Amino acid sequence: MWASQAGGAFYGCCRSLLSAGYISCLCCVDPLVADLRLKPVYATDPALVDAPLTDVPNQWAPAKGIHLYHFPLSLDSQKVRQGLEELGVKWHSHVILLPLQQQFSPSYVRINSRCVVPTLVIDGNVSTDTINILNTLASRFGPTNKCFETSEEEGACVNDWVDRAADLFIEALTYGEIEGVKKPFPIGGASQGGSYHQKKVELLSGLIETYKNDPTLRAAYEKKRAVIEATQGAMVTAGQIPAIISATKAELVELQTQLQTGPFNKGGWLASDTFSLADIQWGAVLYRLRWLGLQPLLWEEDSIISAYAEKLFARDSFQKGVVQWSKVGRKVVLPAIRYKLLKAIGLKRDL
Ligand SMILES: N[C@@H](CCC(=O)N[C@@H](CS)C(=O)NCC(=O)O)C(=O)O
Repeated sequence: MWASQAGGAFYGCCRSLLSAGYISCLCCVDPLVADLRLKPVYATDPALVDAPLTDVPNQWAPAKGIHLYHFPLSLDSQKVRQGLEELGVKWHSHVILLPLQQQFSPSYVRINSRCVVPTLVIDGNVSTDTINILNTLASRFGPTNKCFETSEEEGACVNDWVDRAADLFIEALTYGEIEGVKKPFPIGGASQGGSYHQKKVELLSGLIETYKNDPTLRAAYEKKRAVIEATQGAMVTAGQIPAIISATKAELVELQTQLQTGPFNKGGWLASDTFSLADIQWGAVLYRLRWLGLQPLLWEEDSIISAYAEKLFARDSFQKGVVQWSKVGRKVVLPAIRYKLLKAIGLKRDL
């Protein structure tokens, strides 16, 4: 379709593809790859997903205290856990085991209809969406702890770099097959040819049938299936993964320029003199890309990006919120075995 467009019309269409996340820059539009998805559904299709919730009362959520529903290895959970550590907020942990598909369990979906982690609950009020959760936490606990305080001028730059990180299609890079890259456990093997997402589509189709008389659950499962289908399509379409890698690389070139010309080079951080929400976003992203074995494809080992990554990873809040939760055996495998045993003897029931 794009090959037949010409001149201004072609450029105009490409502009809309650019803003919708299907392509990453206008100068290198190859008509054959122009309709590939390069950003996550959450960043490009607000109509497909439920809007972020901020402090919304929910009868199914714990009525007292600060609770985080999260998964140890989830990128977005890592970001929120680090945010909580930075703010010095004490929280109750509720691990949602994504490999066991607990994000689809009715009791969780009634709290977060997006069927994703993380979810924050404060005294029975629910907040969803990672960027929104972090903003909510920062405005609620930041001022008393003198944390995440940036000047008005820096604020726009911080928001820009928050969005740039959230727009990266990390799910595709995590589960898509990348030539020459062997993914770490437990990702390696789970991703073959889009089968991980295909299984979710099948599970959700079953849940839609099971809960066809419950309008809330049914709507949540239908929306989630549409999101997963869009994501899976992006992963199995020929040429998709190389295009996503190129788009990610282009963003990392921008990151490098910002690090060289911005506050980092004067002893500060990515977008401000003091540590900000942009650094929370990029710490988890760079850690994930390195863990996936993608650093050699995306940035030079001996570069300002690596220097920035080392500074981020050394931060106490990163060690507590990200690294300590990344111990796969203790944090994922053992809880999964425990859950399966309890289920086998009838002490747990779900899905
Ligand atoms: N950024 C969105 C999406 C979060 C997201 O995709 N979370 C992933 C983990 S990082 C998840 O729960 N995946 C499970 C699934 O999609 O089934 C949000 O914060 O609501």
